[in-house]
Amino acid sequence: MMQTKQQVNVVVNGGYAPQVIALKQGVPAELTFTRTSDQGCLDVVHSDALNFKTALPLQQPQTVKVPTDQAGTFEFSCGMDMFSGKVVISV
Ligand SMILES: [Cu+2]
Repeated sequence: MMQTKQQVNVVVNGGYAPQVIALKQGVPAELTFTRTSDQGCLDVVHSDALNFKTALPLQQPQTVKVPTDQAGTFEFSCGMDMFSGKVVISV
């Protein structure tokens, strides 16, 4: 059966877990970030490469769409670029 959508939950708690997210190229993808701790400056997550930016209110899951048309490794990070994670898109 064809995979029609990819959905990954990311917990934001002094960093990102998982920190590396593997996605398949060409399959629509969403990341749902849930910030569970006030620790650090993780109240915003953004990625220029993946074209998203969203505020992360505590304990309120926020979903962003991730383009999967290009394979590669793309970073996302907190508002001040101190914490980061990676999305690895492959065939
Ligand atoms: Cu930060």
